[in-house]
Amino acid sequence: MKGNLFREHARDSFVSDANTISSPRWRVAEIEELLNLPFNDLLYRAQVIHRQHHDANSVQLSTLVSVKTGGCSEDCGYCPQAARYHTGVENQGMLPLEEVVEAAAAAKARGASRFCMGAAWRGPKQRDLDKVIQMVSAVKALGMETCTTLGMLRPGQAEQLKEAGLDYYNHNLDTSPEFYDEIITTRDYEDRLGTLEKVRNAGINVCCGGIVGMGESRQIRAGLIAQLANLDPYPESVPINHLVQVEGTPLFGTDVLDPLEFVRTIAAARITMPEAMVRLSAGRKEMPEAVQALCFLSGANSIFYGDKLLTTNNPEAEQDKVLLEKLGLHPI
Ligand code: SAM
Ligand code: DTB
Ligand code: SF4
Repeated sequence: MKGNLFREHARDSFVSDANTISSPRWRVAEIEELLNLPFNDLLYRAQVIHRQHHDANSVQLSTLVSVKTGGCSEDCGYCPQAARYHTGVENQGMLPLEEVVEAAAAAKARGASRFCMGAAWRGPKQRDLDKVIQMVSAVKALGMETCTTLGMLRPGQAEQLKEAGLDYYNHNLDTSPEFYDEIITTRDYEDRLGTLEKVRNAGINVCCGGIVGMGESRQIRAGLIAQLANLDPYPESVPINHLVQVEGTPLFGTDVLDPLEFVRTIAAARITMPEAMVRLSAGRKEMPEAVQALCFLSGANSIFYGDKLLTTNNPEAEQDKVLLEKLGLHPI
């Protein structure tokens, strides 16, 4: 079954020094071959690998909260929180500590195991980081796993977060290097790899994924998966977001991706990163249940759980409980 689609000791050109290669790597063309497989063959391959490495009927639940919203200096073409786009998102300064702890306790009571705190920054200033550190410690004290997504980190910041009890840091590559400049110009791919290296070196688990449905080709999606799978080691957590189109952002009005292409991307992530938790992330609100079920069948084993992502809507928690029950999926 392995055939020529399995890893070879080769890699594509764009892997930075931040990402030194020491083990077999995936070539973009190999991942494209996976994505080009007949749908049933691709899903079968993903299922076999999924079942070898995970309980096929369990799903990890993470709840997100935006601890600082809107007014961001960056120009990410998908993002409703960029100050330069007019999306109707209201700017909100740092949430008070008590509110964050309350939200985390509620998430825990609903069954979430991880609490992820996001901020609309290019990167945190020291006084911002001090406040986030208090949040991380307090959420950790509730007995939850902690995650933050705060943008680019400067030297020493990851260590401070680790010290506070941070379990995961989310920082996405978003797309392939070739397509990246069409989506973001205010920070480059190398900046992102640099932050990921700082997170890894501080001993924090890496949560890193991307967005599909931004008008990219299958080859571009293969390029994103190759970048993620070639991180050494690959991320512990891989969020695959479907673009949530928000009016006012440059990507609003992009041709909508065939849902089966999204499912294929999940399957490729599972096959190339067998041990990772692959998260079916943004975009579930707009996704029929049958498509979500295909994503779970393809190896997704984590979701964002709770009525809101950062600024956009997620399925209601109650509705998700019904879906998980219908599918016989149990939370971990
Ligand atoms: N500002 C920080 C940063 O950019 O790293 C942290 C928050 S940022 C909103 C986290 C991630 O959310 C982005 O990297 C992107 O992958 C995802 N995201 C943002 N807007 C999105 C949208 N409209 N649809 C899907 N994913 C989105
Ligand atoms: C990730 O990969 N997806 C989440 C989380 N990491 C921070 C964010 C999705 C944001 C969707 C748009 C919004 O709600 O603002
Ligand atoms: Fe800012 Fe993050 Fe949105 Fe980019 S994705 S505009 S960095 S909040």
